[in-house]
Amino acid sequence: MQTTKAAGCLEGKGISRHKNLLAFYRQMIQIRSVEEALLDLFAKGLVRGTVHTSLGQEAVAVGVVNALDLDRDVVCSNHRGHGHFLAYCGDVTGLVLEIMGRPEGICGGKGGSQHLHKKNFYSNGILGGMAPVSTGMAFAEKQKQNGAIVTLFIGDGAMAEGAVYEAMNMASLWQLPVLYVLEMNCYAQSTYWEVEHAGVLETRAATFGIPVTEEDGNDVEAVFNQAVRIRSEIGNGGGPQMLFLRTYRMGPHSKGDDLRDPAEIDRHREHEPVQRLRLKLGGDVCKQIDEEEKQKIAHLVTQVQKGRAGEHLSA
Ligand SMILES: Cc1ncc(C[n+]2csc(CCOP(=O)(O)OP(=O)(O)O)c2C)c(N)n1
Ligand SMILES: [Mg+2]
Repeated sequence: MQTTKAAGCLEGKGISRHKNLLAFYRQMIQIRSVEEALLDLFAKGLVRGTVHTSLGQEAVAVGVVNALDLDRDVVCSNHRGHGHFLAYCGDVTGLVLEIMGRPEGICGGKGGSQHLHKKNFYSNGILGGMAPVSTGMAFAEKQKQNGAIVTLFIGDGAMAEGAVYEAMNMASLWQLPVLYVLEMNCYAQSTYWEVEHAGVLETRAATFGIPVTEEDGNDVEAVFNQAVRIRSEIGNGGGPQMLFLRTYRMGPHSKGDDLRDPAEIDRHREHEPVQRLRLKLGGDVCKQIDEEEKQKIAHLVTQVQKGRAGEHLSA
């Protein structure tokens, strides 16, 4: 059995915990700034199709993806995948141009928001559809015996899809290297999870013999630490596991469709992950990062609107 190094550790590589958390904060702000800009572009009629943002769920993407070994691990994402993608590779320009349907986008502008691919990152908008795909990919990685794992991001709503259970059954039976990351934001579009699911979601994977770890999905440090441990265990041949992360979607389901009580959304505002990390790090240093990242995306959007993006941009 191959030994797998845990790619990340907050105290690792001689970098301080504070510096690592600052890097996480920058990634979270990058995701947030890009997605806010995308909503704005959509409102201006410059983005076609649809856009599902992960506002409020940035700690899941950043905490999990930083724990992976990005030289070999595979990431399977869903309809709400911009954050996962940016945490994976940080290619803001490629993403924005892709969503705007430009040929310079990462998939030539043909995939759009829900069909992103770069290196070992794949997303698809069919709910639960990536679960069987991730099983096949994990089977392939296991055959290669190189210690790589496959991470599948899945929402609570997708847990109603039968294919997800067939995939989990096989992954457990064959002890495949899959990390299931369940983003429990309690809603599928406008449907509260209790209206959709019988029983509880926390124990679903465990019935297939898949260990489940529950964590606060809005605490990026906690998510990262759990993901580092689990990634190492799976990479060392331990079979599939699930990381069950409680979070909350601060934005609409996609563009502007939101039937939730505004008071409920407000109640979640103080627990949202960016604000939480700001309190840990201190406002001044965060403010500087906020401004830098917002300026970068504003510059990119200006270039895009002039039709010049993709020629020489980096953001
Ligand atoms: C098979 C399938 N059915 C319906 C949809 C339409 N749809 C897109 S997102 C969504 C809700 C998804 O909820 P969840 O899995 O909890 O993810 P979240 O949107 O909360 O991130 C639905 C029903 C779809 N994309 N695919
Ligand atoms: Mg959901």
